[in-house]
Amino acid sequence: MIQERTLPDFNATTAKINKEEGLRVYEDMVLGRFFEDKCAEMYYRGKMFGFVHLYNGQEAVSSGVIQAMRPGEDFVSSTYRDHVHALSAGVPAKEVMAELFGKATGCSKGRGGSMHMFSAEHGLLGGYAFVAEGIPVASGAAFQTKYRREVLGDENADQVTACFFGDGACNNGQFYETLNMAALWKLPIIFVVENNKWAIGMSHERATSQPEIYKKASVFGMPGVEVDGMDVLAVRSAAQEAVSRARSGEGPTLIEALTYRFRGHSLADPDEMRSKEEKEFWFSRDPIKKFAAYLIEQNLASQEELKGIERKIQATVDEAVKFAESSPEPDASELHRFIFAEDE
Ligand SMILES: Cc1ncc(C[n+]2csc(CCOP(=O)(O)OP(=O)(O)O)c2C)c(N)n1
Ligand SMILES: [Mg+2]
Repeated sequence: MIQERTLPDFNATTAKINKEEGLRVYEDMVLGRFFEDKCAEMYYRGKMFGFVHLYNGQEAVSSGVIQAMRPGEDFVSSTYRDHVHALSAGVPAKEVMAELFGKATGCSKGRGGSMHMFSAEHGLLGGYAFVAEGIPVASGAAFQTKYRREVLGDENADQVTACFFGDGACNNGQFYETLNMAALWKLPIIFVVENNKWAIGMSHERATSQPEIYKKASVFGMPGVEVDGMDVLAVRSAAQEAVSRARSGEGPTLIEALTYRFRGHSLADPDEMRSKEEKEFWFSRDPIKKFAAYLIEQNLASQEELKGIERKIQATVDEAVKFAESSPEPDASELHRFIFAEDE
């Protein structure tokens, strides 16, 4: 039998979500899943190049955290597994798909590709290909918010930054150095570790001396929370608390979401390291199926309503592909653009 870490208890009935928000969160999760499935299809058809890392299975983390923030106003930083964080942050699916296709209409103007989604308009600070690279960048964004508010007296500077990274990133020095500064300066940031048990083919237990990552927060005097990352309401409730702490000047929180990726590390990974037994354990905890069952059980939605959302999202994703396919490639004359800042 595989040894799985005991997931923290969470009483879903105490989580408050109304119909409108419940459907919004469900739609966001379905968008993440359908988008990634379409992305795999397009990758295997040769429509995109380079490494592509999908987010299937982890949707409750992106939707639970970002939908508890103010998408578009707050900041989000991601890793190379960034498509779904971009979608939750409000970047239109067609711009994310066009970026994957390397088109000029992509959110990074076709220059970034899968691992470098960016949108100033949506507060998306970027996907980052180096492990842990986004942690100091996100903290810089949180620092400027605090600086504008406290030093420059800008009362509108109350943005919160959510910084997403994996279990593997927590063995990197930038994690420790930045958590220290963030706690010291009480920065308005939430560090969200998506512990999916693996860093490519390296199992988390083999790579780290203390596998319970949330406990690492305590050495910085920072709250550390462990949450079932397959339960969107549990993630959302932990995020709401962390957001309100950050917004009210009480400083950062480390949230460790226990989750699992349903596909290989990237679309080039044959996924032979993980046991069938382990995969089945986690497939049975599919966060989207779990939340759909909850919405129906609580009379927040009917099967028909959920099906309607799925149809609408499928159409959005299909549209995104059409948009990406029919968009132009960046013009060769613009090869040197977007390297240095330009005058307005
Ligand atoms: C600094 C650095 N070292 C190594 C790599 C190669 N690499 C790419 S992804 C990865 C695993 C990271 O795993 P984790 O942080 O758990 O994220 P996950 O892929 O599970 O989402 C590694 C080692 C890299 N991109 N950057
Ligand atoms: Mg991992």
